[in-house]
Amino acid sequence: MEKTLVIFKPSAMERGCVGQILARFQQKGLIISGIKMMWLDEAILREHYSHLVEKPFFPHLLKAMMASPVIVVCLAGLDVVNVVRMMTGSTNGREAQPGTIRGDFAMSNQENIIHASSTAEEAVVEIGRFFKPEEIYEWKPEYMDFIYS
Ligand code: YYY
Repeated sequence: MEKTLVIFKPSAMERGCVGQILARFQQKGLIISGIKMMWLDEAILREHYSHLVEKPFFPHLLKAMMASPVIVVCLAGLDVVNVVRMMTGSTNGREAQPGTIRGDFAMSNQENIIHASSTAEEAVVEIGRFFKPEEIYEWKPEYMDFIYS
């Protein structure tokens, strides 16, 4: 089954909304395949946001992503990359649709609560960046037939 990477950013940690958002993913029928807490450093962020290192806001982004520990989650499900991006909403919380995570929890372009992989290819790379192979569990709950049939 397809997998994606979600990072609960310091904005989610500080505001105490990790549980509410994780509950949305579980309610949707997505499976938690891996979960852990870590403090990101500049090296991993430069790799993760390599497409943004030249942007003027990059130093602020670095600081914001290192403001607290984060929780990284690997979610599994059919078309999970696309499903999670749709649930996440647009980058800027003020433009994100109500009902999406950023639309419901964010008013900022930067403090936008979670990161979610953009494509299936990117998800594979990102999961490998944040998790060791043995930290990802290949399992599915018994109720899956009631979600996907
Ligand atoms: O994938 P997504 O997070 O929606 O957007 P990206 O364009 O990859 O940007 C990554 C990250 O950078 C975004 O979630 C917040 C931050 N950022 C920012 O601080 N200011 C901007 N003008 C654009 C993005």
